[in-house]
Amino acid sequence: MKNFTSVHDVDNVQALVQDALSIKKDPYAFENLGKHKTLGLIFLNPSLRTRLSTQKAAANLGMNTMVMNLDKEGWALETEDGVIMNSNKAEHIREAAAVLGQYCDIIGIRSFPQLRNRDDDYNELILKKMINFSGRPVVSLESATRHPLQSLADLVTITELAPDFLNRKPKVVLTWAPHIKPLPQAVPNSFAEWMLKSDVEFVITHPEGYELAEEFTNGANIIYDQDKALQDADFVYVKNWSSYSDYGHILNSDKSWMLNNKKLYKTSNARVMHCLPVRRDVELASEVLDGQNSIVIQEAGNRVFAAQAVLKQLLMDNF
Ligand code: AN0
Ligand code: CP
Repeated sequence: MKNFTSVHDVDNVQALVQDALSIKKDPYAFENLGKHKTLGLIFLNPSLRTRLSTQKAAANLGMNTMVMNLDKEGWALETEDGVIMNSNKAEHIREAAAVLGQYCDIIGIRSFPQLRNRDDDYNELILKKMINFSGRPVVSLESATRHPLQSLADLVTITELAPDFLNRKPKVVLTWAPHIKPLPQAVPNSFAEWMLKSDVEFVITHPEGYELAEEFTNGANIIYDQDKALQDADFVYVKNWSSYSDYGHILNSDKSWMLNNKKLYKTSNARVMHCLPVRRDVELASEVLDGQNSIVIQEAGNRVFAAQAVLKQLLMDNF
């Protein structure tokens, strides 16, 4: 594996999941693999989980980590090519990425979409330029269209829990939830892409107008009636996203889409997932978050082992 930007970079998804689960049992088994190697974590947007879990994963592998909130601490970044740089943007991504490549052996970057121009966001220019100009393996820490470290942790969580209470393929339902701000499609796009590569029955439910791009959902069963979709679910993945067709807009803030205990009773005693951060009683009822079916903290905990499996693979394949 050269970069980790989507499920398509992974040769064997099941093997990567199993590796994350074995790392969870023995986190220091490869504590010297990353000795004298430096991981740079570059954030253009806020983060709690991705930043700390990836830093911890690197430490468990003996790597040195440098973290920079480039949006706040760095020079304002020009990402467009061919512009005369006479605006307030002081540094071009061409030089910034190349310089990071001098200091880091592996680079992680978080680059959210702007949610203004769909083509710009879906072309993933920042991620692609970081790969091209740094010359180093690059890990997506959530890009404009995907959040693969989150999706891997989600699949690890489903894989570790499903055998406890199931002797069949788990039914996994991704449900849209209300939110007060327009959010990226990256988490649901990515979750769909990983579920469709896994041995699960996968259903997506959302109000009309919230269809995700087909490249991510091809093969998924899309059901507009949330109650119907939730029937017999074993895992419910709650997430808000803004519209893809009416790009970046909120079309509907129908509170009835919020998962509460009444809706949870329609499922097969489903475990409830969310990538976090979550807005209590907007996206997800606190009675569910605080209840026995919520696995959001275990899910966040697994971010360490997902990141560690990815960094381990990149270290083994590239150095
Ligand atoms: C981000 C999103 O929805 O993509 C990050 C989630 C990991 N969430 C918010 O902006 C609230
Ligand atoms: N789930 C997730 O990626 O959280 P952060 O935005 O806090 O990293």
